[in-house]
Amino acid sequence: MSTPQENRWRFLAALASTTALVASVSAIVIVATDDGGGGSGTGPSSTKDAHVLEVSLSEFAITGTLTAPAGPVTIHATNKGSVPHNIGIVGGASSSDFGGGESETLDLGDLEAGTYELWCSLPAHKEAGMSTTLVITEGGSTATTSTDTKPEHDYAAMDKAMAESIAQFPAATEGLGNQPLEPRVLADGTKQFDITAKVTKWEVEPGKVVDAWTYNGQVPGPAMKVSVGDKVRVIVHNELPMGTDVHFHGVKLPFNMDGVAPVTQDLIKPSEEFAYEFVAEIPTVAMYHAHHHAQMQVPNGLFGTFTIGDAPVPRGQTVGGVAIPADLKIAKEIPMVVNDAGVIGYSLNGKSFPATEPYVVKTGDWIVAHYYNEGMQIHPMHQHQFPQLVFARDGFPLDHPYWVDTVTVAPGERYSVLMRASTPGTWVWHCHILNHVERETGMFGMVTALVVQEP
Ligand SMILES: [Cu+2]
Repeated sequence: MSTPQENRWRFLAALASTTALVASVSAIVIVATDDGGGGSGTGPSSTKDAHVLEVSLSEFAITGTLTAPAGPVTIHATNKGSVPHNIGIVGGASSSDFGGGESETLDLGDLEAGTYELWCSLPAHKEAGMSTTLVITEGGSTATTSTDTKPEHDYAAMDKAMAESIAQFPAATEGLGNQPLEPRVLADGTKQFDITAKVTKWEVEPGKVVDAWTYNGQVPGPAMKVSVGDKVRVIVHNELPMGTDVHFHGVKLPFNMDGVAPVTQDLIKPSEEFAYEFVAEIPTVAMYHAHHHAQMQVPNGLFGTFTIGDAPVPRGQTVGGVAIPADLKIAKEIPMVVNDAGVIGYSLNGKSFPATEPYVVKTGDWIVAHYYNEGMQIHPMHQHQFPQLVFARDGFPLDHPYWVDTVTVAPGERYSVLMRASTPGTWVWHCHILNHVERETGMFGMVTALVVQEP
């Protein structure tokens, strides 16, 4: 018998072919290495009389002895993961960031009996699971020793969690970002867009509803597209609890329209508005985002795509022996905005797997995808089956397009790629930094699928 979740997968796979199911399920399993190799730590603190707690950090969990008697407490933390982490008490002392295989000792001072929340304060790590409770018992009681340390991994549970998380795809959630915003065309031909910045509820993955910072209630914000030569006015209404501004990243702009408060304009205060006006001179694949306190406003959701003109697809060229048809028609153009921080966390177009959108095309279709990185980290975007022809970077057409199977997109960058969906199947498409896509509780984050139907 199959579960409803399995049926969902089957539905997806059926869009491609029945035989593709087996391929898709086996293809979607990405092997993650979790153990960074132990490593040589710096050893426990020599703080006299302090109770030392041995704690392990990994993607994304904090494990170890989490009970101590009241009095001086020291944490000796070892990073058994593969990316930097830190350890600290929420609202209190914190270690510095340290890498996989390294250790840090954190003196928490004298702690009174009670419970304390331990976390890793790096963006999105707490939300991903790096939060736990430290219990301090009444002074004088016998210390709980590390013999009650729970096992770091329950492998059978991990196997089950992975299968269950994958079976959820594609999961329905409230809200869809990147929706095309039609401009109001004024008497003089100006294309006017109205966007409102506001804190609204946003469902990142099933059941995970966050207070996102949104444009028009969407993450990413509404997609704006204009033609070369258009006069553009974007009126930004600020309903946020603080000031904001909007920078059109990758668009040629007059100085006073660059969206950098207080350098090029005054801050748009709450309940105020500002009109950005410019002529769309150069074709580009651009984005728009807050510039004021961008470290918080952008990852929390204040970003969207802004396009001038059509994608400069290298029609009629032969690249690496592959002829791109002169009359090539684009069956689907996919914006893929990646983010990794704030309340949204690891996501594609504001959604985390299994809520990411599968893209359904027909065998033989040519597809264009534009990657936009609005996060804080690089993301190597890997499509499992179809080579990606990089034909534009940051909206600039390349004289020499090139084929890859993984496109590494750094913060602020855009890459435009062309793919031909030549083989039916449900082909996984994901960031290849493995802890951006899988964790102890299964698949999550920056994963989706390209579903290629039978001809
Ligand atoms: Cu990534």
